Amino acid sequence: MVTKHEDGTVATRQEQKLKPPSMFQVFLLNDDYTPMEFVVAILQEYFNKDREAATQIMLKVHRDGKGMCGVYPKDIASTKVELVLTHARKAGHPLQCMMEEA
Ligand code: TYC
Repeated sequence: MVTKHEDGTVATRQEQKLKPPSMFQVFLLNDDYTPMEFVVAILQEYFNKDREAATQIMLKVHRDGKGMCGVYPKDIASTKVELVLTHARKAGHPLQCMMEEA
């Protein structure tokens, strides 16, 4: 876009076609081996849940197979997935974490 000012100066800038960033939901998946307490701790540490909310999400994953931990811009969601997977593998648990566009 070109803006001509009265004093003869010209300003240019990019067209304003800014979209809000696409958001991604982060999920935990159930498995038969990861301890419930470990999942609760993950939800508190990486998804800012208090113990009560973390326990509810963990139980939903345990019952339904999948549960949402939060919604974030793409780079933050993908960093959280990587941090959770790294933490779980280091602890020797098969916990799975994934993201989906919201
Ligand atoms: N199903 C696991 C158990 O019974 C608990 C669990 C919950 C595992 C949530 C993973 O994302 C998960 N120990």
